[in-house]
Amino acid sequence: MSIDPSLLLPLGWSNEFHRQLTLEQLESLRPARVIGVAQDHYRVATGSGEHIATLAGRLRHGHGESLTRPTVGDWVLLEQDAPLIVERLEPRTLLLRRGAGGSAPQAIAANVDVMLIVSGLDAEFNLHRIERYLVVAAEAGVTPVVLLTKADLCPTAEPALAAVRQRLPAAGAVFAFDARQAPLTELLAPWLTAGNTLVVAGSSGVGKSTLINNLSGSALQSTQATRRDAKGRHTTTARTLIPLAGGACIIDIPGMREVGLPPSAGAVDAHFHTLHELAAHCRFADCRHEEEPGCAVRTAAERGELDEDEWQHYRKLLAEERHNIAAHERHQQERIFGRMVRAVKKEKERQGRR
Ligand SMILES: Nc1nc2c(ncn2[C@@H]2O[C@H](COP(=O)(O)OP(=O)(O)O)[C@@H](O)[C@H]2O)c(=O)[nH]1
Ligand SMILES: [Mg+2]
Ligand SMILES: [Zn+2]
Repeated sequence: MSIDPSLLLPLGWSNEFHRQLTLEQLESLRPARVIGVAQDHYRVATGSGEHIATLAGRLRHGHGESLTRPTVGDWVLLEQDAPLIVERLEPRTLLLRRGAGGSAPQAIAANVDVMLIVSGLDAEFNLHRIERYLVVAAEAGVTPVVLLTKADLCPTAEPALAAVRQRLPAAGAVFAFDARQAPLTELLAPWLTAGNTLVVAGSSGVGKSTLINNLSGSALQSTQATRRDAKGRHTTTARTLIPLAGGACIIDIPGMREVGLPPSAGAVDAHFHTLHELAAHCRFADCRHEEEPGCAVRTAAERGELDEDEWQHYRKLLAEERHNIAAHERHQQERIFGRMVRAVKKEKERQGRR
């Protein structure tokens, strides 16, 4: 028996993961959580120590789709006496973003419960940027908590708080504070429960590291994310998942600074569910709420029953989602076609040799 839950629980282990293991795996493998990812290696924590692990070939070549590869927050199984990842456990939640040029969506973090969406009140307040993160959170089924930092540099936080409240789902929350001073462990206590994993999202300079240092009570976040040796290779994998004293874990990932919507139909509607429900009354099931007759959403907008900005942003994000889905489909078709061409070539070569 190689599993000691008391060591794994502070890393976010739960019955959901335990149930995925076969008896044989329980006896011969070790669970570990991915706490940092680099090009070809992973920093993992087992509860009794940290290792730099590599990926078994089978997981590495998972049909070229990046989603079969572990990401930060994933639970994996290691060989008993080597830091080799041989299995990735099914994640509870998976935060996704658009892949470049229509490639497969990329996993940003796994097994996340709460997304802390950070925005500074010192610069121009950007509700749309916050709302993009709200879409990503809604799609993944993650609770959003919006944190407006640098309240000390802004005469009043009230208008920004009110604007965010209008767009938040019922389960969400919003706060404004000075991230250097605020008693964040108390303020965020409802989301910092043991076993919860929080991810920090927001542009550079908004105070993400300040927040994490405040929560962890130390200056963990002052170090560089990656170091390179003389040949420019990554020599260390930064820890991006940090266990907090109260039993929650927090993830800070550079990749959360800008988020392209994942090519998943329904992601935008998952956040704008009021508009989505209204759209159920459109005459056409695939109504784009543009020029179609009998469009319930446009009718409500024309009657002034919708928030104009919300409605416009909804349409913009829907169009972007459609574009990303189409780009992804095209990309997949090209890959399938490429494989066919290669197979035909190979077959011809084989016949030519006869
Ligand atoms: N005045 C003030 N400065 C802050 C606050 N939060 C962060 N800062 C400062 O903003 C700068 C960027 O913060 P940092 O945590 O590194 O941002 P990150 O890039 O999101 O990790 C630092 O100089 C912080 O001290 C805040 O609430 N009030
Ligand atoms: Mg930082
Ligand atoms: Zn419509």
